[in-house]
Amino acid sequence: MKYDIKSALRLYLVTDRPLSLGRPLEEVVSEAVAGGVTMVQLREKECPTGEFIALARRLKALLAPLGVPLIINDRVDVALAADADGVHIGQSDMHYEDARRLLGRDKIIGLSVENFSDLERANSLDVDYVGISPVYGTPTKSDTAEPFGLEGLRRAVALSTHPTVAIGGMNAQTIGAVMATGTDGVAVVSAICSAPSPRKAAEELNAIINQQTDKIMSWTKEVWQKSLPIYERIIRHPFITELADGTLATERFARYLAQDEIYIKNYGEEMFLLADMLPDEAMRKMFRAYAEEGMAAEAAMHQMLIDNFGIDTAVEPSEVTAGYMAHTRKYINTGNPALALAAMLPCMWIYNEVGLYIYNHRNPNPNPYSEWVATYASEDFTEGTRQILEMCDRYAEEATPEMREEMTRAYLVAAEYEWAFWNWGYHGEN
Ligand code: TZP
Ligand code: MG
Repeated sequence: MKYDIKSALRLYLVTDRPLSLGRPLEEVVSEAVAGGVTMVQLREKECPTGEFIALARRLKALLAPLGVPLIINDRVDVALAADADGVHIGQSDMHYEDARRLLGRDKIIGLSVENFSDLERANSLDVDYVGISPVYGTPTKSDTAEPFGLEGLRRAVALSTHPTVAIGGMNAQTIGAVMATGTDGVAVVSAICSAPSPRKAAEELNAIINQQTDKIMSWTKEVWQKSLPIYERIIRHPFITELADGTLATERFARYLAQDEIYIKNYGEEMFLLADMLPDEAMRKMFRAYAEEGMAAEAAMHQMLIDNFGIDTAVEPSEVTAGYMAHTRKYINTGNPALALAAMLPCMWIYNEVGLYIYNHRNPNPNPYSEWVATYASEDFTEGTRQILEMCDRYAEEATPEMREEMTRAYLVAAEYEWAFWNWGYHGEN
């Protein structure tokens, strides 16, 4: 399974179209995810099969790029047809063994348990998580069993050998105490689907969960969450989608790469300036080595593509390139390594994520841009990025709230420049 199930269970949205105040499901789901929902279950009780599958496909297209798993309630056939990430089954649905046989080992299977004997039986099964259902009475589902209550939930969590999620009556008033039982997450229907702003509702629930789990969200997690709309625009940009399927016009790629040549030379210099700001020699050494190796790999890939495509790199920096370079330089000039790292980070992190995204979704046939993708999806680049992310989080932990916010601003503006950079490559305008 490609997802960490416990983190996915934290804030689990279960959809309900009749409760969504007439808004399209995609709108509710994308807002909820922007607010911090970590997994989505498509639950349809009246939907004709064809429509159900179409809906599942649309949600999958929306969620997969964001790394949010999509689970289908009850219907193994729909999950298979739409290649969803798994199913959630109840006690009277298809038996676990049959569902597993049909879905295979890689899909997520969640099972609702309505009492302690269900729970014991679930312990002997290889399910990926159990839903403790319901914790509180709820008008959302009419045929629920006797509620577990908070004490029942606490016992169930202790007895379960599987990750658990609490469902039934989860809202801003209840989930603090619910999370304190040690459950891995909460599954929410009406508190998000019927909220005037599903996004704000999810944000509020998310904040309570964070508080309760006593984990201040790491800065990198927080900033990634905040930059998701930008990231989404990037991976849907025709530059990226066409690069992924190999149809991107050479002229557009060449325009981008010539600018990237300018950008990378400056970036390399700035990496060394940044290394000099670091507080101890070991860190400076590690950073310089990373900068040298990373830059060499990129330079080699660039040169290969320049030669292959016959790209003319004798160009002036575009407004976007100049603006981006001025942005990172401004933060380098503060002399503050936390701010400088935050401004420099998108150029590694977003490239790595985009590289991995294309790599994992690409058409397997080589295309003219395979080398570009391979560089940014490589293990070395991924590992280097991970180290820089750790460094950022260490700085952010010690930063004042104001400094942390300034790091976030530095990051977000740079992330916008990443989008603009590819956009300029594509259109040749600002
Ligand atoms: N399964 C058990 S309770 C329930 C489901 C689907 C509904 C929970 O809805 P709400 O609105 O979050 O209480
Ligand atoms: Mg069911």
